[in-house]
Amino acid sequence: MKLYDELVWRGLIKDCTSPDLEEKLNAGGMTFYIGTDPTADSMHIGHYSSFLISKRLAKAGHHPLLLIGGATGRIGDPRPTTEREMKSIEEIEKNIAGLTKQAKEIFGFEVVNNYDWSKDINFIDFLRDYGKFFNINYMLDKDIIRRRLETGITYTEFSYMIMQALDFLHLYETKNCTLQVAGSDQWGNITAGVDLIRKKLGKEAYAFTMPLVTDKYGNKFGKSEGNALWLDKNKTSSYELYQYLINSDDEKVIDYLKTLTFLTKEEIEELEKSNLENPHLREAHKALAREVITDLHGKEEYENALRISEALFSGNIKDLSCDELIIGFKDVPHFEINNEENLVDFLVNHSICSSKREAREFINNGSISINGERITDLEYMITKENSKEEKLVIVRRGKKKYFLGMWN
Ligand code: 485
Repeated sequence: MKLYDELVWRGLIKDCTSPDLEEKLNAGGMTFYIGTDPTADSMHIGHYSSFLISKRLAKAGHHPLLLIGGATGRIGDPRPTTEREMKSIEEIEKNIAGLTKQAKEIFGFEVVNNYDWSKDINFIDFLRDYGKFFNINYMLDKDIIRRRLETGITYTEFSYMIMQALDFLHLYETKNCTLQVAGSDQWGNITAGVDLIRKKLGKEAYAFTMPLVTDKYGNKFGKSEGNALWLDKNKTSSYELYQYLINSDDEKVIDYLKTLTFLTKEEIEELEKSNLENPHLREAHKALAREVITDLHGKEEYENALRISEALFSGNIKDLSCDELIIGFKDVPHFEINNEENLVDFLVNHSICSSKREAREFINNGSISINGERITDLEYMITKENSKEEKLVIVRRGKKKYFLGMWN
């Protein structure tokens, strides 16, 4: 399949600046860029779904540049509703360092920072050399600005699109970068660049946007309970990512396979069939989790995430290490253990049972497990020695209720 047709099949093209792009994309050899601002020290899965396009284009013979917005991050891309809070320079610098390292690690492509070429433009030159190319009516007509006129927008955020347009111009002039790719919310900013290049240089540059990836309710993909899923595995473990992906909406999982993995059309169609005929096998969901985590963090991380998930699902947690248990039980109630005591007191003191009578009842009918072992002995002592690696006590009450105690 030709690149353009593949991108259309994967649902990765929303808007295009020119019908010529089909031929250009199929021919290969374009230098293109995609950018992100340093609003955090790690990208999240939403960025990953956008940035993956760089790998697809690179595979098809185009040359990618990844831009970190050291300059634009100091200004803030206007959001649809309210002005952004400005971040301190220290925080922005910390975020740039984190993102640059991550972008190199995950994508391995050339990373550029727009602060490098924007920081020396002085205000008078800016107005003379660039301001003249931006008609205020044109700027006011941009969707994002129109939306903000009701709630108000400062001159600072209003100027953001000019900065992004200057980036495209700069990369066009210095690196022969002729294409910018972004999520659909960026249409106004990237067309500002295409128009600037046309007006200032009389040259044609190209841009296309991708639809934003959403869940079945139209919410942004990659937020679980309102929190972003980070690409930094120390911020979001592979196990958490696994849980998120494996629980994807059934009606969305095929779309996610198309946008988030490199599986072929044939492979995805096979999974689509399985999803329809044998939904209980969850083959499509499993493939999604496997592909994304392996691409992002490697095979070993994926296998660990799978092992933790399977152990927790079956309740067979004996073979997991302390670190794995801590990852897997991040969201269960946690408590500290300060002294050795018998199981009945332990269960009551840590609010796992409401009374000694209830604790005895649970123990007698085999409903209490400690570190994966059912305990029916009322005299059982919780000690450091019989805790997992002398550190952890995972209590299971009944079938599914878990608690995590950690020795102080
Ligand atoms: O020259 C550029 C300067 C800054 C930017 C891009 C080119 C960043 C851009 N304005 C932006 O805000 N991007 C978002 C971000 O940084 O989080 C997201 C977009 C999304 C997708 C993703 O970046 O909202 O659609 O493009 C990569």
